[in-house]
Amino acid sequence: MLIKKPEIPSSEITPERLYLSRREFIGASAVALAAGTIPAVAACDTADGAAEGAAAAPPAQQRDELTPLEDVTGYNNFYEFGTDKEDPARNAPRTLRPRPWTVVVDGLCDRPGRYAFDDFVRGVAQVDRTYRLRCVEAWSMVIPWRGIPLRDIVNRARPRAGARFVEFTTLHDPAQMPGQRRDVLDWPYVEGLRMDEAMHPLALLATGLYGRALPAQNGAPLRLVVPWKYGFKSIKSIVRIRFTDRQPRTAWNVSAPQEYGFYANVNPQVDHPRWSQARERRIGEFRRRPTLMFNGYNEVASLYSGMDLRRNY
Ligand SMILES: Nc1nc2c(c(=O)[nH]1)N[C@H]1C(S)=C(S)[C@@H](COP(=O)(O)O)O[C@H]1N2
Ligand SMILES: [Mo]
Repeated sequence: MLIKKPEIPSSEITPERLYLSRREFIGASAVALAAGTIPAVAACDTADGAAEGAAAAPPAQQRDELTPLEDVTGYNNFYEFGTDKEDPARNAPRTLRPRPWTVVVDGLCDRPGRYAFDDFVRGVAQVDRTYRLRCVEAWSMVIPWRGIPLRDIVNRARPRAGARFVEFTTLHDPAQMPGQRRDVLDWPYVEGLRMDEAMHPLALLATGLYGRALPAQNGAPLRLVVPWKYGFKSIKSIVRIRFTDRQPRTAWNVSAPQEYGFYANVNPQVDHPRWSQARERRIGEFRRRPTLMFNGYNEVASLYSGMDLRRNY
């Protein structure tokens, strides 16, 4: 397997105090920048500064501002708690118990494990990453996550040569997730990545946002964030990570294969059968903005060289 060197500059680390609120974030950055206490790249540590360095970011992306905490935690897709955007914030904190939490790592690997949450994250360096999140429904946000690089978890498990995919599974417990009593999807929610996608330095297992522990509605205590793919790939409240030689049967792909492919890379040129993907509404803005290929994360393009992205949507 070809493993690329990580290209994440240490300047991605944004001090926690900058997360206090959007207003304070912008204010604090401006003050620190004016005082010369932080490099310019840190002030631009939004969706671009994180992975590409601000200098490499196309001009359009430098306008990205953090989506306010109220929207990040109040407008959600988490069908285990209802299908309206307000349902997860209202329902998830009531019934989801993020502790104690067990994460199973198994399948084709030499070091499988059954971890209590604290043991799962122990010994792996936490990182702060601000990423754009582009939902397949054509809205988007900019979210400051904290978490652990997925590749560190993959490496710790020592996947065998035959492991070509990683499968992720959400908790299946209708007592904690009452939406699972209705068959909106074939529960539990399952997602998956090809091994080289999982090893990409941008792929993150988030444990927090805005400098605090992950709220229930955002997928506590552990959720995937794959910023170059549509939001549904970023599976929440993970209890199992499995290495496999077969492409996982992912929940949305099983439910509507002609609408939701396995790859689900953000692609303005490939429309959803029922709507255009060319533009998106950034939550908090009125005018729609153009959607960028791979959600603007062009450093992942080489993962798909030679693939027909119309067919592998
Ligand atoms: N288990 C689970 N994970 C999920 C979903 C879900 O319904 N169930 N919704 C997905 C979709 S469609 C999106 S856009 C993102 C939304 O993440 P957010 O609410 O933290 O913004 O979560 C994804 N992960
Ligand atoms: Mo979504």
